[in-house]
Amino acid sequence: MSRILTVAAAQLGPIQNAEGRDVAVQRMVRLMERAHKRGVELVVFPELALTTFFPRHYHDDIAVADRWFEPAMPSNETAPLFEAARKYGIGFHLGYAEIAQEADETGLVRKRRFNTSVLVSPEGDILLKYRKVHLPGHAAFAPQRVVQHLEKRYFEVGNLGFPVIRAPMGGLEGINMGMMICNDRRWPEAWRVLGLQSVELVMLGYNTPSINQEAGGFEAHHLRVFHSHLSIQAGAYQNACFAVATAKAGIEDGCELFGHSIIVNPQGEIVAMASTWDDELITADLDFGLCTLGRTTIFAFDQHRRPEAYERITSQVGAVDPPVWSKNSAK
Ligand code: CDV
Repeated sequence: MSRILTVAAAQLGPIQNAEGRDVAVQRMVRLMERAHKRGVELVVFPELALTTFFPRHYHDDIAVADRWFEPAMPSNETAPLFEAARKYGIGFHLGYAEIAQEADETGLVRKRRFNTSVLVSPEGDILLKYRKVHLPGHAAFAPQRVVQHLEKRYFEVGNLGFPVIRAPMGGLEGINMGMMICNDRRWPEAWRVLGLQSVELVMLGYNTPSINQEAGGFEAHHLRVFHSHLSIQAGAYQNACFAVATAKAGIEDGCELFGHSIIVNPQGEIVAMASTWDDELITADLDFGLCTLGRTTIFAFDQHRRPEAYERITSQVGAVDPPVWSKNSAK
């Protein structure tokens, strides 16, 4: 019996620094309305969808940046999204900056900031929360950069792992759903941890600049998009799951974000792709029966994985140099 869910990647065009959450939320509600008209059951919004991608802006006093964070979800400002979910019977995925009053690893309760996403049911319940693990960029102001990327300043590393939940969505009794955020998509470990929980649908949002400043600005535009798609397509294929990857796009605070949101099937094929830098809805019907082929053949983990050979993956962070060959040491 086929298990089909109609999903949308709801790409957002730029949200300027001066624009309030009300502007972003109104645009998102309009996208949910359009999604409903197309029979969509689950909408995926981007990373940090409520504001500009603020890690490009430096503040000496980090508390000044609090205006970009949400101390509660839902809140008065985000409530219209939850109302739209209930009105249209649509689930949604939302990325936002979270402030939590929470104990840290020493037990101290303090203000903590995370780059977070939630999965919300059509009834308005939060089904799953994820906090970004792979934070790119830097923590201190970098004078050599034209644009800052201060995720390591504004966020702590996510402390929820890579969770997967089985929950009803659309007309289906249960789908195994997980999340990652932006830079996580480039790390095969993130995909595999989700894959090891039998994930069927990975949702992810991203804000990716068209220019790679780490590479001195040199990395061709088409390669930036290629590397993003390559990572998502490989992750979906190697873990026999679907992926909905949604961008924020266009010129935001003078910086270009490359867009190119995609929906990918378990064969690693792109089944829908955005073609603008604006608010844009791309949709697909996902048949979760398509996950079976990969997970019962090439990627039947229980039959073929060899964790005893993967020890370095969890015990080591940076790469080490290999031993140097010499005639005497060769065996
Ligand atoms: N928001 C991100 O995580 N962006 C990174 C950029 C900085 C490389 C990304 O991986 O797309």
